[in-house]
Amino acid sequence: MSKSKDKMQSTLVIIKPDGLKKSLTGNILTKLSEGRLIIIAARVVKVPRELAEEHYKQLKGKPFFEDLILYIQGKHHNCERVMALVYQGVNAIDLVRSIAGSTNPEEADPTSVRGAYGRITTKGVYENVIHASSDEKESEREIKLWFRPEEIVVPLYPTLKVTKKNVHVLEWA
Ligand code: 3AN
Repeated sequence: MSKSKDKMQSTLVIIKPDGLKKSLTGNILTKLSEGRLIIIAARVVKVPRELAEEHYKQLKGKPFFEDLILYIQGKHHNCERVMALVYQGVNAIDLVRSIAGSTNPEEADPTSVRGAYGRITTKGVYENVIHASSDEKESEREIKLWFRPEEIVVPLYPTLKVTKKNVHVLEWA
């Protein structure tokens, strides 16, 4: 039976360059499938610096910010790609956060993605393999940042129809 606080949600997941470099993509997707959510968008992205900085803008000024940008861009792993996905389902945000585990991989539940596969480098960088949106405001901001409306198989947020060189495209409103 559904509980009153149950909510249909969408959330952004990013499998970071260490996950791809270590061939963990399949293992991570299998773990995420325990949540019985559906994937409504997926793409492999070479992350431009501007996208990395916008994604992590709340952390600008932290001592680890520069390393975080280089990490998500794959500069630490010689692997300049990530896999971005949107998962949808009941309470998807908390569900994916719990499968992902705590931010600090050493404190994360050992059966979570970060607990099983993450590490802290000798330089102190958290290589925690996966990103997962923290709340509804962030998931909307992040999904709109990483995906265009046509790349998501269901309508999520309001869009605008614009015409560029006689071609009709959708943009987030
Ligand atoms: P989460 O990804 O769990 O929501 P945030 O948003 O606080 O955590 O941090 C974003 C990313 O910044 C983390 N995934 C991790 O890679 C890195 N990070 C966060 N805190 C630290 C820290 N104290 N030292 C090094 N890296 C950190």
